[in-house]
Amino acid sequence: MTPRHDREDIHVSTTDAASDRESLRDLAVRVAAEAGELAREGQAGITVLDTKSSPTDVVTKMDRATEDLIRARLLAERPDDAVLGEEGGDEGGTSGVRWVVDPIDGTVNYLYGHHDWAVSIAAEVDGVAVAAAVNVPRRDEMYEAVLGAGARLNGRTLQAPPAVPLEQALVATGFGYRPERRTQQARVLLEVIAHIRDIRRGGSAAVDLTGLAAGRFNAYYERGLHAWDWAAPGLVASEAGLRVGGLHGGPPGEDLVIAGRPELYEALQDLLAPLGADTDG
Ligand code: LIP
Repeated sequence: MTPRHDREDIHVSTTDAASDRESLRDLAVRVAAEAGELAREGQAGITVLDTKSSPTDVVTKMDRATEDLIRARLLAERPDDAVLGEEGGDEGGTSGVRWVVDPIDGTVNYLYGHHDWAVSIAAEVDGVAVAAAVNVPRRDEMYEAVLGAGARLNGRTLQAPPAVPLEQALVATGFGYRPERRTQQARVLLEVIAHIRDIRRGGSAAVDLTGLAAGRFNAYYERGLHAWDWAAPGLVASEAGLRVGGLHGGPPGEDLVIAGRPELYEALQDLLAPLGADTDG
């Protein structure tokens, strides 16, 4: 039988089009590529425009300009979709598709001229991330994923390496911007570090989670992330064979995100739970 997508006689309804994961992924990749280029060109000489949750939680004019470009491109092609973005908030839609966007994840890295920041774009259908693109422009890395169809890095299939024992694990993490929260995060880390190979704090959750999928770490955890931080890189990581969730089998959430090969995820979760890693102490 002729594949469905090759048959011109079949009318593709709006609902079918809305749930076409690969076309959502293709759009995410195209827009993340253009947005990444804009942000890369704007990095030199960038300064702080505004602050958010604390005086160290900064916004630059490129965070806003990059998100504006992403919203404009997505809505030009799919005007009925909703968009949730780190800088511009929630914009409703009627198609059942919502884009979850972080224009520059790792803004402090961006501000200081570091390489590790990313443009993240995920498409959710009825609340489930089904397609994603994460562009790390200064590493020339484009990650992409489709739910149930795997993840790729620069066009090559991505499979996370097997688990290692917890005591051999290189673990990535991050800290929130508010002093009370990061004090508790440091307390948790003080315990964690005695049970693992070492810790890495890269400064971008998106680069951490995609780097985990690429084998640069063995596991990751962080408290206080938002949906835009984990939506796209979380799908890349899970499609690369990693478990991405919260404590006690829950989904990833603002309380805690943990990621790793399932055996290592379990071991890290067992270490983190009694330490109150999902609390502010
Ligand atoms: C940042 C993360 C980082 C985390 C920070 C912050 P931003 O995102 O990616 O890893 O530790 O708390 O959420 O603010 O640069 O988009």
